[in-house]
Amino acid sequence: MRRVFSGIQPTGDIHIGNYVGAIRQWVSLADEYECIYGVVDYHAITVEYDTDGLRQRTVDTALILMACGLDPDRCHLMVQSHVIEHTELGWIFNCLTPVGEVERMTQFKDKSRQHKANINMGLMDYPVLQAADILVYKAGFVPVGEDQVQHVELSREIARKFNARFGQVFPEPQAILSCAPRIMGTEGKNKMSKTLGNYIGILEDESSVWEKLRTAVTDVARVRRTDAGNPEICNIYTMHRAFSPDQAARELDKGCRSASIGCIDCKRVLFKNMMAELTPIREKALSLKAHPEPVLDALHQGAVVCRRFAAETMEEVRDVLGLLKG
Ligand code: AQP
Repeated sequence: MRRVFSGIQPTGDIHIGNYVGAIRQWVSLADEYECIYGVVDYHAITVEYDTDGLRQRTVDTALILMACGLDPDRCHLMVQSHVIEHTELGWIFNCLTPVGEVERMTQFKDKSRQHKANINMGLMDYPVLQAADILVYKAGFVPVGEDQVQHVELSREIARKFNARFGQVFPEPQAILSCAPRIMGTEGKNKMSKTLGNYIGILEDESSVWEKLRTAVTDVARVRRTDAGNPEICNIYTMHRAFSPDQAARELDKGCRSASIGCIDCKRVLFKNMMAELTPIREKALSLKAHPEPVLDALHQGAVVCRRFAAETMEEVRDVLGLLKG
């Protein structure tokens, strides 16, 4: 069965960008592929973080994935640091990746601006470790948001380079994008992000979600209620595409362009549709938080299976590299 890998960092509250850009398709892909989903904690330590909270954030992240519908009987849920082969393969890939390739990555440039006091090697090496996360399982497909497409492209180049030098070992993985691959933050300027604080968390209560939606930036050129809007540049409309039925989204598109509907009405419809999807997730997450045993079991089981997959790949890799068997 063809494999899928994707990961999420335990860096904070999971938001609707993570959900519609990545997690929702993780759930549906589990029907067709052998899927491995990782809480990628080694990526999370590339920026300043609170050590006391990391363990809990790791469990909470896995717990939310399960609340979103990831069923550990239909996919493998794991923690990156539980499978040491990720970092081992990352080192090997380091020796194949030109420094210039990683320096030009958009996320590295953005994060270097955000974390000026701590531009460490790990931050720069992030996409190389990500290539190892994917390729240690020989995954051919990577469901991600648009911001990660450049990294998946680098993974393809690394796989190509490795195969050309050492023989065919890895597939060239492809990104799979959702219908809403880039949700902007509520301020309308940056990508919605856990660490920028411009997000709508998927576990937030109704009043907090509504307050964020109510004040969220729309098409800035639409100043008066009677001005026609442009849904193509409106983040609220992007969210409609993710949360509202197609027919309703088409009607809202028309209503916005003809100014027959105002932004606040459009936001009310979105709020209703968004909460219809998020409320059961929130309830499930609260119940798992009260009884987290199934989450811990899933992570344990995921580590056992993933270690086996990763060990098989690494045996082959060490062999073609010419390393002495221990
Ligand atoms: N705004 C977004 N729109 C669509 N997809 C998104 N993703 C992230 N933000 C958006 C996708 O979610 C998956 C998990 O993301 P991540 O945890 O690996 O890290 P990230 O991309 O850096 O996400 P954040 O929320 O911005 O985290 P921080 O603030 O910690 O850097 C990925 O598939 C990502 O594309």
